[in-house]
Amino acid sequence: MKMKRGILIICIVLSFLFVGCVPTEGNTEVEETQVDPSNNDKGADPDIKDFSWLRDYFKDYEFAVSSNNGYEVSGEYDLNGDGINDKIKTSLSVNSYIEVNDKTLEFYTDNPTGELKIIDLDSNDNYLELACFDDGPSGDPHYKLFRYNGEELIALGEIDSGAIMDGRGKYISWFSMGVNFKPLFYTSWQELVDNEFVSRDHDVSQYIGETYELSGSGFFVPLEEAPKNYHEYISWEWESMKDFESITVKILEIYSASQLFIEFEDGQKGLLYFWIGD
Ligand SMILES: [Ca+2]
Ligand SMILES: [Ca+2]
Repeated sequence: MKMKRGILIICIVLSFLFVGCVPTEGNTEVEETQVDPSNNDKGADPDIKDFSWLRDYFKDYEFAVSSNNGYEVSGEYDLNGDGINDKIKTSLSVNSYIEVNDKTLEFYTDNPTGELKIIDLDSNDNYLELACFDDGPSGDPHYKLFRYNGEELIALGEIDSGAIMDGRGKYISWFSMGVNFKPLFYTSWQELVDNEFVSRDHDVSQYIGETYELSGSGFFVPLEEAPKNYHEYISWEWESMKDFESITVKILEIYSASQLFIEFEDGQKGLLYFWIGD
């Protein structure tokens, strides 16, 4: 709080100092944008309509794949946008590594399939990234991402295969989406900032009290009121499992994209939650 006030005072002092050189009309705007720079960096929450499946951003390019105690994948593509093709090679086995030109990066894989793709994570920059598929330890399919900027080969992290992307450096994990609801909603998104994915919380209050169409298999425990500690009520008993087919529900509370408090049309309320893997 003290810090904020300090920044505010500095801004006011600065705006007085600059009054002489800045046109009067622009002053108000300049002050406002200076007061809370963190908000400006973040921008508005993304609109889910701008997102589509990860694979929609794959380039139409096939690497040569050979398998023998793992996979050897190789090809050529311009990854850093300098107009010169880059030599790409990856070996997927117990000791996996990826190579672009003379740069090598070792990485860990559980269950690779030899699938390597070229993806454009952010159309605002000249880079294209490498996405290496790994089925994970127990059916947790994801892509490991690498960027080559001409000087370095950088591991950017992972994106789950069910994620959606906007092609401008943002993605929404499958686990952050209310996949059983229509319209689809989300609880958080990831943003690529300086070669790292940063998690951003999405304000879900806009979804509360709204009506949705619910489909699929979930668990339901009738409750009068939304519990504070919903974990205490979650059980994976078969009798709690329900199949929903285009049922109209009202969302009253969102704990996570797969754990909610809802109300059916007949007025029955309760905790609704989904099995999203181990
Ligand atoms: Ca290149
Ligand atoms: Ca790009």
